Amino acid sequence: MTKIVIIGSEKAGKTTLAGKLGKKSNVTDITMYDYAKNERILTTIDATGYPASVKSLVNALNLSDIALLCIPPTGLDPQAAECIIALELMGYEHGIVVLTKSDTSYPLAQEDIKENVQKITKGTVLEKWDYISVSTTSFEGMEELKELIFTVGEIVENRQRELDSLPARILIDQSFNVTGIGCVVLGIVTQGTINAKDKMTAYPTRKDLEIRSIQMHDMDVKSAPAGSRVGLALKGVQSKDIDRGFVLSREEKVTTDLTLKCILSPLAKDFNTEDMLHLYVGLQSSPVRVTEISDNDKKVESAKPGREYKIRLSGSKEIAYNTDDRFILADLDEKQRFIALGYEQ
Ligand SMILES: Nc1nc2c(ncn2[C@@H]2O[C@H](COP(=O)(O)OP(=O)(O)OP(=O)(O)O)[C@@H](O)[C@H]2O)c(=O)[nH]1
Ligand SMILES: [Mg+2]
Repeated sequence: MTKIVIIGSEKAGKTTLAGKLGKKSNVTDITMYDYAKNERILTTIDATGYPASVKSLVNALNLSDIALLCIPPTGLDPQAAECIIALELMGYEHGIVVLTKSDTSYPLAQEDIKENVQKITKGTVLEKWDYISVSTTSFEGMEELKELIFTVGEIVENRQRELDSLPARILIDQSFNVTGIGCVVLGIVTQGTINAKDKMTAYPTRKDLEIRSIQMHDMDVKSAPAGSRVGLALKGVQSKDIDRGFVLSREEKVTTDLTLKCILSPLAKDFNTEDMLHLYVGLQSSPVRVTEISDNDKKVESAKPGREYKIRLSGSKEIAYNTDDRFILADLDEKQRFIALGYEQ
C-alpha cells in the first residue's frame, strides 16, 4: 500500500495531478484519491486546506510516506519554500520533485528549474530525490511518474516491515457512526501489526476498546501491518468518544505541558518567552505558550534561528505521544510559519 501526498507551488497543477492518480474518495481539509489494480494500491492525498491551514499540510504529510513536490514552469514560490521547510523539519525522507505543466515549458527551462531546486535543497532531506517532468494535458511523463512512485513505494514498504513487530499504534483521522455497526474510524497503522479482536486504548482520553473488524481498501482483512491505511469497526466506544488526531495504542504518554529539546529552522524568525505558538504531533495540534527558553541550561528571553534550545511549553489541550515522536512548532502569524523541530527532554 503506497501513500503519497501532493504539495508544492501554488497553481502547480497539484489537484489535477491527484485526480489523474486515483478516484476521489474522502474530503475534509485534505482530499484523498484511491487507486487499486492487482497488487498495486495507491492512496493520493491533496492538502486542499493548505496554505490557509498549516494543520492540513502537517496531517497530509503524517498520513503519507512519499511526497510529490510540484514545481510549475514559473518555479518555486513562497508556498513551495514553506513545504520544503516542513519536509526538512519533519525529516520526511522519501519524495519526488515533479516539474509540472511540461507542455507549457521546454527542456532547457526545466533543466534551469531543476538546478535551482537542487541548489536550494542541498543538504536537506530532498537532496537525493528524483526529478521528473510531467504534463497532465499531454500526459508526458505520467507513466514514468507512476512507475517511479511504485519503485519508491517498494523501498518504503521494505522499511515498514521492520516496524511490524513494534507495539501497534494507529493515528485516527476520521471517526463516524455507521448504523448497525457502531463506531467506525479511519486511520494509519504507523507501527506494529493490528488484528481483529485486539484490545487497545484510545488516547488522550484513555478509553478502552476492542477492534471488531478491519477493512483495507473496502476489503475485510484479519490483520493489518505497519503502513496500512485502515477502516476499523470498534467495540466499547462511540464515535463521539474519538476525535481526529486520537491515537489507538496500548501505552501513550498524555500531557498538556512539555519540555522539548528544540532545533530552530535556520529560516525561522526569533520567538520569545510568553509567545503563543502551535504544537503539532501526529495528527494532533494544540496552541501552546512558551514559558521558558534555556540555552545550555542558561535561561534566555528569546530563541534564535538555526540554534538549539530547551523549551518549556504550556497548553490547555491534552496531547498523546511517545518518547520518539517528532514535535513541530509553528507560528501562525508569520509568513513562513514552521519554526522548529522538538523532541521530548
Ligand atoms: N497546460 C497545463 N495546464 C495544467 C496542467 N495541470 C494543471 N493545469 C491547469 O493549471 C491550473 C491549476 O491547476 P490545479 O490542479 O488546480 O493546481 P493546484 O496546484 O491544485 O492549485 P492550487 O490548489 O490552487 O494551488 C488549472 O487551470 C489546470 O487546468 C498541465 O499539465 N498543463
Ligand atoms: Mg489544488
